[in-house]
Amino acid sequence: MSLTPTREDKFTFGLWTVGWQARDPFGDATRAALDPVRSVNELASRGAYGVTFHDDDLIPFGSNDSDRDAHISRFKKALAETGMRVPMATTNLFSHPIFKDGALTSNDRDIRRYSIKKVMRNIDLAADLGAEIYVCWGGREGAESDGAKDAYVALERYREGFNILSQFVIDRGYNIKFAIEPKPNEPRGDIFLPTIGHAIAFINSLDHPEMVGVNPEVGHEQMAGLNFVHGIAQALFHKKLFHIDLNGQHGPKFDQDLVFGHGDLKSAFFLVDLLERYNYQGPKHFDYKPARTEDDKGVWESASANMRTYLALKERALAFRNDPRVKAAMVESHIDQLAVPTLSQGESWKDIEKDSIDVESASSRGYGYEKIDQLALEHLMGVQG
Ligand SMILES: [Mn+2]
Repeated sequence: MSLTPTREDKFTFGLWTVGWQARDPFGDATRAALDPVRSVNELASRGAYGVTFHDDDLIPFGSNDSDRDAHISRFKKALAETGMRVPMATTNLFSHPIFKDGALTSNDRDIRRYSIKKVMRNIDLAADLGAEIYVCWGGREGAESDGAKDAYVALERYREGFNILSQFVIDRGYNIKFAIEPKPNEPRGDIFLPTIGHAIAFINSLDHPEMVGVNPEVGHEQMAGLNFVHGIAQALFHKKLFHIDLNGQHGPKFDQDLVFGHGDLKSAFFLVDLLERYNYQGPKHFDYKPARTEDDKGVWESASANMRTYLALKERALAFRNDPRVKAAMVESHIDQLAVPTLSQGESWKDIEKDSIDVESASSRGYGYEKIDQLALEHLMGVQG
């Protein structure tokens, strides 16, 4: 299998990923600003399918209308020339100081209304560019002190915000769905809707739950010590995996945004295995940051690395699933038995009451999972023999 990406692989990148100038809380930028038009061209030449953007990535905050139009028309021209798509867009509701206490959940009502207006304006642009997913990452929706924000009421305002925006999309007739991106903390001390599970539960409280799903990010769940593969399985189970952010993270620490696979590689292997087996059809979106140590050349190498890693893991996961030794070990372990419903047709709890089990023999049986885990590792490492 080739590790050269093609459009069919549907790999996408945020303009803010390759465009990150590597400013961090302790240090200045180490790279020059990147023209979005160049990012479109460079990513297209490396086999990407499309790009995504925050409003402010494309149109600097506070631009006047004629500057705004000029930025948009250059961008559209680059898209037309390369055939690159924009399947997703999002709003920057976190950089400008006005959002320091949040946007949709700011204690300041005027700021909440300003935030919704900023989102609506960029949804108009997103629809014009053909985007079908609108991501909402509430980086500033949270608090450092539980005395500063009533978390119950904040959820009411958060819900109100999504209800207003859903009605806006319906009234405009756009083919757009929202995807909430959970994150436990950073930049706020604690962020509302911190995990996939919190977000899915919240979605059920909305006026139009069918219009809202999740955009889980590898590192965000792993920052909370959670199993990303399980989180994605649950999002798929609820039919809520509208989009996905792939990157790398080494456990609970600051948000590293490493290249996909450059964190917990084994989890990345089983993630790709899951996405491919369940036929995830959405874009595979990389939301990472090229390391601060890299120059321009390193930026583009890291972009390609994300796509190569995904394709390599896809090939490795397929080899694992097709290995006769793995198939036999899985049957021996009774892994396939989980797919058998616990009740037979026509049965009820009354039939379970009549069951008798040989507790001793059932509890003495070994499951043989270590063998399967090792086979997975050997496939991941490319070890034969
Ligand atoms: Mn991240």
